[in-house]
Amino acid sequence: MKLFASLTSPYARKIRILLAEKALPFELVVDSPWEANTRIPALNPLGKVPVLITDQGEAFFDSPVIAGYLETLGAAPAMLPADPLEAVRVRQSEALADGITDAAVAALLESRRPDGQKSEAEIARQKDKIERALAELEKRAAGRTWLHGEAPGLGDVAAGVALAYLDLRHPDIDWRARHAALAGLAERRFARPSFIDTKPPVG
Ligand SMILES: N[C@@H](CCC(=O)N[C@@H](CS)C(=O)NCC(=O)O)C(=O)O
Repeated sequence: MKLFASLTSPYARKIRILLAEKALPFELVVDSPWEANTRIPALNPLGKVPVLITDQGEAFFDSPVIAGYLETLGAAPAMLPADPLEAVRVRQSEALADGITDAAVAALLESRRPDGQKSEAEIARQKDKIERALAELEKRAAGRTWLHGEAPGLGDVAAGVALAYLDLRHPDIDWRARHAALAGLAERRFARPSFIDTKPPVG
């Protein structure tokens, strides 16, 4: 397998963590879709990373689809429960976490627009999404070690990545102070070698 990814993409980080947790061998091809000579649009019409190319040469994107594909390989640990409805619930937590990342990216891009062009209202709108989604994830995490079941799964990995991305890009959002269960979950995820080894090389 080949994973086309940028080292700073949180969505790609989610997949790199899943691959590491499952000890699945893969080749990491570093490619940024923002660079002129990128190969990503030829692999993914949407021009986004991550893209996974299977050993059979099939391309899968975006990250929830790649996560689903990795489950089909049967490598332990399973990141989705066997029960289909429970699996949908885990994927709902993944979508919430990915949505936090989406809003955090949107707020960052907006804040980087030149003065006079950037909209503080739009930044606030994106941050409201983050707050609502954090509150929902906190509800799901309260009183538990992991979001679902007895072992960490796809929702926990996605949540860890989203929370780490907030720390990196929006350190002003003091989510730990208001979301104790997520703070505990993050601490457990951040200690994993798969998280440590995929830290983005930017400040
Ligand atoms: N929903 C997608 C989001 C992927 C995404 O937005 N990736 C960013 C990098 S963090 C990207 O490639 N952006 C390039 C672009 O938007 O043109 C996923 O989960 O894979």
